[in-house]
Amino acid sequence: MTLFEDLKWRGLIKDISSPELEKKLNEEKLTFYIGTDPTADSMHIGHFSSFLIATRLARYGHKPILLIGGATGLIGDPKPSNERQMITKEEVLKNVEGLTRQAKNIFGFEVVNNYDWTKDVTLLDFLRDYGKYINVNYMLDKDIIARRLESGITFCEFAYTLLQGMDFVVLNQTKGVTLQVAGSDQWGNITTGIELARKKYDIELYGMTMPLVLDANGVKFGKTEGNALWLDKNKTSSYALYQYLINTDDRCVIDYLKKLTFLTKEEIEDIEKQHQEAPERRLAQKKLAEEVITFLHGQDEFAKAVRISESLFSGKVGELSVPEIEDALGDVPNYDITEDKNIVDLLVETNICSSKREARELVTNNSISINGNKINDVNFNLTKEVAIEQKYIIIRRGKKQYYLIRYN
Ligand code: 485
Repeated sequence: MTLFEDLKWRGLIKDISSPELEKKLNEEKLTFYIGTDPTADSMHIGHFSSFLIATRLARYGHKPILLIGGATGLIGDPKPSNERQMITKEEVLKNVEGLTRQAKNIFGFEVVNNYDWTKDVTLLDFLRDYGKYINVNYMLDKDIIARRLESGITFCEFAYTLLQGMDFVVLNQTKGVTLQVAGSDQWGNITTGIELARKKYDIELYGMTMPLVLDANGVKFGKTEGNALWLDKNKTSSYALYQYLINTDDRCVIDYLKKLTFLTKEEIEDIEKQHQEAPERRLAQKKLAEEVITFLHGQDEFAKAVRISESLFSGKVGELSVPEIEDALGDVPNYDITEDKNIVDLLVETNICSSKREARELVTNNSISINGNKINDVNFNLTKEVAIEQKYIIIRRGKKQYYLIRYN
């Protein structure tokens, strides 16, 4: 399979700027770039699904450059809905640092910051050297800008596409970049750069976009009840990422394997066959979680995520270490205590039970576990010695409800 056929088979091609690109990707070695704006200090899993294309093309001998938008982040790429809130310069700077470190760590490619070549361009030079080549009519035709005409768009955001266009031609002139790749929402910005290059230098640059990755309900991959899944493992633990991936809907999991892993067509078809025979084994989901987490955080983190998941599932939480407990139970209801407590009193004080009567009943009918052990003695005392590493007591009510008690 050629690179282009592979990308097509994975469903990674939405638009290409010219049919010539297929031959170029298959036969030449191109320098290309993909960019992101520093709207946060970490990328999320949605960025990962796009940035992975850099590694994919690199494996076929093309040269990737990752761009962090220290300049464009100060302006904000217009959203179809409404104007963005401006981010302070300090925050942009801090985010650039975080993203640069992360991009280098995860992907290991050259990282550039468009602030470096944008900061010294004067307004007059910008208008003469770039603004002069682009018609306002051309800009108004762009999908996102057209959609904003009704609700309004400031000159600041309107000018954004020219900045990204300038990046493309600057990177062409300084680093030989001839291709920009991105998600499909970036088509308008990519074509501005192509237009600029044609008009200013009479050269042909290329663009390629990939479709947005969607879940079974048509929601963007990685969007979970308002919380992003961050690529920084201190913001989203490997365990939380594992939980998200392992719960992938059967209807999308094969698509995700194609788009988010480097497994070959043969390997994925084989997984698909086995998965169809016994979907309850969740083989495809397990493979997805393994590939993604190992790529991002390494094998040890993946093993840890599996261990935590198995402990919680089987109830053997007494085996977890303090950092593992913090990863696994960071989001469950938690409560601090300073002194020893009788179990019934604690269950009521923490609102795990609504009355002493209910607490006694649950304890005597074996519904309460402490650190993975059933406790049916209403006189049981919780002490620091009971706590895991003298710090945490994990209470489980029934099969699934976990609570965390922390000794201070
Ligand atoms: O020269 C460039 C300057 C800025 C950008 C790209 C090239 C960033 C771009 N305008 C943007 O906003 N990208 C999004 C972001 O940063 O979150 C997303 C896209 C998505 C995918 C991802 O970046 O919405 O489709 O390209 C990597």
